[in-house]
Amino acid sequence: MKCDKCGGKAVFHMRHHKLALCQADYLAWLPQQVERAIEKYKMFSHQDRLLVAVSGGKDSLSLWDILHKLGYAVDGLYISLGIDGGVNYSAESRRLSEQFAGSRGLHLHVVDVAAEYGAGIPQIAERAQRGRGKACSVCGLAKRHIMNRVARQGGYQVLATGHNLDDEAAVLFGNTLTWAGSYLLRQGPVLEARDEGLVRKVKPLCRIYEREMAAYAWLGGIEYIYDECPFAVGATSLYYKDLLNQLESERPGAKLNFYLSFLRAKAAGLFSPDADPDRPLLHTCPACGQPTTAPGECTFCRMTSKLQPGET
Ligand code: Q46
Ligand code: ZN
Repeated sequence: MKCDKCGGKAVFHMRHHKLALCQADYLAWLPQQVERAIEKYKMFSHQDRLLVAVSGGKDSLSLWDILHKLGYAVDGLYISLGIDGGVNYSAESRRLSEQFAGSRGLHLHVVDVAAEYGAGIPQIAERAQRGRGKACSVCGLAKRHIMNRVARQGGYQVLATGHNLDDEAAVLFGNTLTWAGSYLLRQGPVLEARDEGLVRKVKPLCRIYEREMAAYAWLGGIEYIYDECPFAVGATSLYYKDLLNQLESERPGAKLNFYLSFLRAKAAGLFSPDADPDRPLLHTCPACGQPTTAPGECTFCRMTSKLQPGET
């Protein structure tokens, strides 16, 4: 197969775009697609300081690589969750994130949850929920809290995450199955900042297939952690991704169409933000100063207040 741009040997074929590209053209093409999404959804400008949350995986490290290549001022944030799972997931993902930053002379903030708050995510989850093992909900809460804190303290205007099209389509699919109105309202490439102290959040990879991100990392020589977090096993989102992949294999482009049609419907007023009965009023947590949905200490502070930093 030939590259549609230069006629050389194509190494990657995208059925949904009816496009085959060689290595050099693919590595140039993908950042352009990301730049288009940044502009289309008015995510940020070259004047903004960006913080990208990296996990050591292909999406977030490639996003950092792309934003840096596009000339944005972008630092990284790695949150060490204290997750072991046989492969020592946290240690390896941290090593790869630090290696990536070091090799490009980029600045990486590291927050070690166990060192700073007294226990890693699995232990916090166990204590908070008496062994019911909802590590992911505790983890999600902790990551949102820490990302927002570091972004505010560091004076970053924008927080970027590496969610790709497959992630977004799976979330959208789940929310659609239950018509989860207020989640649908908040889902999108940009979550605006709020005066109460929430930093603007963006997802520059929201139109890029997971497969395209894997190809970018691979062809671009980005070393990343292949293993999934051990807590991801059996997650409903993986089941939804499987279903959407079946759909995609029969109808190339179906996933992208599903997500983009949703964004268009929303832009056309299908959902009105004013109609959201659950839009939370935000208060300020007296302990950490971050926004919270209920008066008094925020969930994160309550969850971590009895822990001793350094204890595991
Ligand atoms: S890191 Fe955390 Fe994920 Fe692991 S514990 Fe669950 S939420 S699966 S993105
Ligand atoms: Zn080419």
